[in-house]
This record gives sequence, structure tokens and C-alpha cells, in this order.
Amino acid sequence: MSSKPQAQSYRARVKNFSNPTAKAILETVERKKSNLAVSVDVTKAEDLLSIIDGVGPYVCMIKTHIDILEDFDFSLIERLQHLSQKHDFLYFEDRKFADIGNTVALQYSNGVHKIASWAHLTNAHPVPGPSIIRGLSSVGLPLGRALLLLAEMSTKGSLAVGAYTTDAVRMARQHRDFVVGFIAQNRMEGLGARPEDDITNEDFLILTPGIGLESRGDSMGQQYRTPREAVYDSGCDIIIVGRGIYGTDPKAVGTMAAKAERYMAEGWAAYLERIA
Ligand code: S5P
Repeated sequence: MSSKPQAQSYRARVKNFSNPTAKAILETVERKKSNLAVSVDVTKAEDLLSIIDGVGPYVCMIKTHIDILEDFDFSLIERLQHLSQKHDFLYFEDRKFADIGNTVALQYSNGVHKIASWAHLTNAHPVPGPSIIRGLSSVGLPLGRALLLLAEMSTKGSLAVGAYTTDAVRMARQHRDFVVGFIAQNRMEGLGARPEDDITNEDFLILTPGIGLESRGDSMGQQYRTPREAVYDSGCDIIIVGRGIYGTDPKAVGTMAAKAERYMAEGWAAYLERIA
């Protein structure tokens, strides 16, 4: 008889997934004792590289918005891959796909960014229905990649609530080989399960943005909570921290590393408390 995923260790949950990226995420979290993903939303490639190099020791994952860069060139990808090997973390390209299957498959594999060729993980809005998963998985699954659905958002007034969230979980349940979890604010265990759904061994990774220790929000609708509120109170697995770590000065890498270490410690302590 197995306990609920949120009461299990990251290591014990590796077996709950068939997807190689999901397994690699859990193994990395366990190896580095870090459930911290740093979101690096900067516009210059050199800043991106130096921030990643600074916070790399403290993260299981780096989240990018590769289309924000003003000076993107595909040779950057090799330098990003070098950093992920040096510091042992995975890449999550926060692309938030939201179109028909055929279009998202092209956006994922082609264009200047060729996301599927380097990003272990990406995400999609469930708004178009299951065809978006089929489109993305036709590209990503053969490469061993994985997808998260945005089931909830951190912003004030988000429309991703109620039946929308429930339906996102149901969509994921039908595609567990490729959809390994959610961007969400809560652990939505068994949400909307029907009697015919076998959810005995169901496990999804919950990655949660909107994390800050020093602020409760920004002027554009973002809302923050602490690592403990996310991991212990709400049962989320990985905390995503952006400006709380890289702040406003992209050159202050030493300060960022210290902040990353603090978020890592708080996230890990909340996890240990949760599984205790
Ligand atoms: O609901 C969401 C989903 C995402 S992926 N709310 C979010 O803030 N995000 C992303 O997380 C957002 O695109 C940004 O890259 C990051 C949060 O950044 P921060 O600086 O507010 O921590």
C-alpha cells in the first residue's frame, strides 16, 4: 500500500513515472537536495549565462524565456548545455504554447529557437484541448522530453480556476507518458477523477511560480508566497523563483547566489517537514 505522492520522498517517486525527463527531475532534486528552479528573465545572453553560472550550484532546474533575449544566436545553446552539465540541472523553457496541434509542433521543433532540441521540459495552456498535447508530444516524446500543463496561474484574476483546472488535470491523465505535471498553486491530487479512472498510482509534479520571501506581489498582478506556503501548506514539489533571486541588477551575481542558497534551504526544509 503506497502513501500519497506528497508524503513520499522525491527518490521514492521516480518509479511513479515512465517519462525519462520526469525521472531525471526527481533524481536531480534528490541528488542536489534542491527543489528550487530559478527563472532567469533577462534580455542579454551574457547576463543569462553569468546568472545561471552563479545560481547553478543551488538549483535542480533553470527556467528560461528564450524569446526575451535580444541577442539570441543558436550558438548560445551549446554554452547553456555546458552550464547544465557543469552544475547538474535541467532546462525548462517556459514557452506556454497555446495553439492548434500542427502549429505548436512547428513552434516547438523549428524557428530560431528549436526548443525541443535543448529544453528538457516545456509547458502549454490547456485551452485548445487535448490536440495541443498530441501536437507537442509528436515532437517531444521521441526525444524523451516532457510537458507541463498550466492548470492554475499565480496572477490576480486568473481564469484558470474551477472547471478549467479540473479539465486540465483530466487532460493530463489521458497523456501521462508526456504530461508529467502542472504549473499550479496547489497539489490537485485526484482532482475530477471519475470512477473509471484508475488513480491509485497517479503522480504529477507540481511546479509553482509566484514565490518570494521579501514581497507579496508586483505592480502587474503577480502574487507571491513563501517556499513553505507552497511546499508544506499547498504540497507543491518545485518552487520557481525569478526576481526574488536575480533582483534588479543582472550584474550582482554574488548576491544572487546567496539568495538562491537561501531559497534552496527554505524549499528543502519545507519538503522535509512535509514528508516527516
Ligand atoms: O502562473 C504563472 C506561471 C508562470 S510559468 N505565473 C508565473 O509567474 N509564471 C512565470 O514564472 C513567469 O512567466 C515568470 O517567468 C516567473 C515568475 O517570475 P518572478 O520574477 O515573478 O518570480
